[in-house]
Amino acid sequence: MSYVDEVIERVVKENPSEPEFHQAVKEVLNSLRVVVDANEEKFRRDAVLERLVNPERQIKFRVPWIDDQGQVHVNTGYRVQFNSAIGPYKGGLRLHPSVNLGIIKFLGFEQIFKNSLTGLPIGGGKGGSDFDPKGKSDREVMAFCQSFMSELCKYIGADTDVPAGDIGTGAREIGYMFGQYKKLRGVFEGVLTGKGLSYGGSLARTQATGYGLLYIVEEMLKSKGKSIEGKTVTVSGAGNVAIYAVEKAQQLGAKVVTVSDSNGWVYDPDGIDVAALKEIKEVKRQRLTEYKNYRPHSEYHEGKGVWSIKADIALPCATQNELDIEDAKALVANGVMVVAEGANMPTTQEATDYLQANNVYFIPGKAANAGGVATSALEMSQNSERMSWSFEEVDAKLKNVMIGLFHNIDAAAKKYGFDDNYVVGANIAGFEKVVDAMNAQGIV
Ligand code: NDP
Ligand code: 2IT
Repeated sequence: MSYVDEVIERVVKENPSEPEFHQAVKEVLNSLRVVVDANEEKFRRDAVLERLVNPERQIKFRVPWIDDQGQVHVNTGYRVQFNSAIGPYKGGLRLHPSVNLGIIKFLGFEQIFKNSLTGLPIGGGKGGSDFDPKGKSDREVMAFCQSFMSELCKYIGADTDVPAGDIGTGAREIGYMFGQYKKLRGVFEGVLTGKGLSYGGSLARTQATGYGLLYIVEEMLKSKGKSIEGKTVTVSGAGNVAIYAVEKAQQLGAKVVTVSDSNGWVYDPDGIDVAALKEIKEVKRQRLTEYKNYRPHSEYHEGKGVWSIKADIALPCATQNELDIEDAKALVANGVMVVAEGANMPTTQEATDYLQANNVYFIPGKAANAGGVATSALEMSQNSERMSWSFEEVDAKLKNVMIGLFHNIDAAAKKYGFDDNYVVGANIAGFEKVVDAMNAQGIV
């Protein structure tokens, strides 16, 4: 059996009940075959793949908190410190009832390669909890965040591990966590990113993931002699990534006609009103059913359906495995040209294979949504030098990172004879840097 197959088999056996982690490992290792097979003897002796798929450390803890009625609740907190070969662990904190160890491990594993691709000195990590911030009062969210940080603060630090936002964790949650860290550790340092602008946050971090997604799509299309202008775009999700993907797509001259949340989706044939979307989601924390009050000609549908709308460019920006084979078939039948992942692993393996087989340009999340964590690394730099850069300065650096990242994955794909296969390109380019750093640092 090949080394890749052997390691995949062991991962599945040793990590039962973690299907998302298996999926992420299989996707990466399968596309590394061309590199691993060529170095099989050396990689086996050095146990390169075993060291890559086993987190350096995983922390699981109890998070008790009291609701507004005086009832005590207990959630589970996680932080997986996956790989520190190229820098301090870096990655978001997900707060969603679906969170379990396997989901945090899939996200942490992806983060290793994503962070490597940014070209910035950040290792891979991820954390979170099965706490659901939806429908909770600000005081309840604060109680949870303080309890969560009371334990997490023992394991993180500006030069050790720097968490940030993800699903369910935005500026409010980061603020409460930062306050608790400072109180318990007694240091004001860049231990979290995505902070508010009044206490060390970076301008453009809020926009970064969505903007970065459009910058890489723009650069990819440019390399093909095409552009975003005049294209129809479908977006899923209505959170941080989706909102700023819609905004930047519109700035670049595209028409975005959909957004969604976990209850339903909006079709606005005249183009999504991004100011209304921000008010509903960022200010009022409401559901998308409200959108019709701002745009009477739009349609609201319960359930799934975004991918049934005809579009040139599809941007899944909600959650893992939200775009399946049936969706991929519908997109292809409607002539989609580009699918770029704003979310982490939103496309199932079967759907990815189908899109690629039908000549759709497919940019995987670890490349397409890397602008968020790249800008987090820029926030770390600003905190270290106790300076803050202008919006334009950060945005220009973000754009540079995304342009460089595209050419890096494009070149890696071509080098190994997989032209236009950005999955292979991203995995190989991300892997080579991490393995080089791991080798240089010995068996640790
Ligand atoms: P938010 O919490 O701001 O928004 C998430 C959006 O996705 C909401 O509209 C939410 O709907 C929807 N969603 C979440 N879970 C589900 C589900 N199980 N089924 C259907 N819809 C769902 O999160 P972000 O925008 O920050 O994150 C979105 C994706 O982007 C995630 O995959 C995240 O890991 C990834 N990402 C985020 C980055 C960041 O900087 N924030 C950086 C890189 C990637 P509802 O409100 O109904 O739950
Ligand atoms: O998935 C991701 O890259 C994020 N949620 C952002 C992580 C970060 O540290 O900014």
